Amino acid sequence: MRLMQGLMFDPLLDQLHFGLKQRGGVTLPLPEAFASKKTLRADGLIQSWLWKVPGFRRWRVTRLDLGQSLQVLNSVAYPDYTNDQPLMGVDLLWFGSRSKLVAVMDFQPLLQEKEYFDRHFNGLIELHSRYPDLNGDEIMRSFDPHIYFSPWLLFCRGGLELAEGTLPIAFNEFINCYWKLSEDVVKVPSRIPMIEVKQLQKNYDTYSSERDPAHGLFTSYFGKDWSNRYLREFLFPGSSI
Ligand code: BLA
Repeated sequence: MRLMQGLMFDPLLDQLHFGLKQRGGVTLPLPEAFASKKTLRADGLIQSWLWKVPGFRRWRVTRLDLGQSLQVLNSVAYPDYTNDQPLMGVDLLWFGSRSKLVAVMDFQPLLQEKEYFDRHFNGLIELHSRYPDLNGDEIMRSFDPHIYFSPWLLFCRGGLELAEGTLPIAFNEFINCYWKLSEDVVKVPSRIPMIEVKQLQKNYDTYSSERDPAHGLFTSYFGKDWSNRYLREFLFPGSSI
């Protein structure tokens, strides 16, 4: 049982990494303390990868294994500044001892405007309509659903059935839908000037670093110094430029 739950999101992680490699992605070296870090107590582990892939200035991936307590797969894709498409954000959490899933997947919009949604969200709108189990009718406690989240985010709290049944299928489609958008978007010129895209991506990092519900958890498992550095330098480097 311990082993099975330990591997909850690993097939999805493999799939994500496979897709990145397929599209010419390479991993960049990370400081050792970020690449892999054990918890202060017990045998937990956090691992991180930083990808450089054509079309994106940064694509980060984190796997957190705290055994029965918590399993996490977290990833954010930051497109090149010449491309105003949404960021890709994924946060999947499995609390094994309580059999509780929290899954969030979204194309995180730079702007909350109809014209922007019309250009970038047709794929996600269609996908969202086919996954009522993940339809996003959930209350957000730390974030504001109108800032850097779209009206079509996939968001659910659920149990094992959802985690092992619907989620892997939806995740696969979600990632493919984002790759499709990324391919299509380069065929038409970006409407938001590069300098504004840069500022909006930076604001995303600042906003997210201030709200991230993981901060307390990181501090208790990895200590205050490591956690502050990890947030500032790896998760949200734009927050401190
Ligand atoms: C929620 N994310 C959470 C929670 C934790 C984490 C502990 C609270 C769980 C709960 O509500 O029951 C944990 N987040 C992590 C960890 C990492 C992390 C361990 O980033 C490690 C890197 N969060 C994101 C991204 C999105 C996101 C990219 O990092 C966007 C898709 C969303 N996480 C998100 C949302 C919630 C959440 C919407 C619910 C928060 C709320 O209720 O406001």
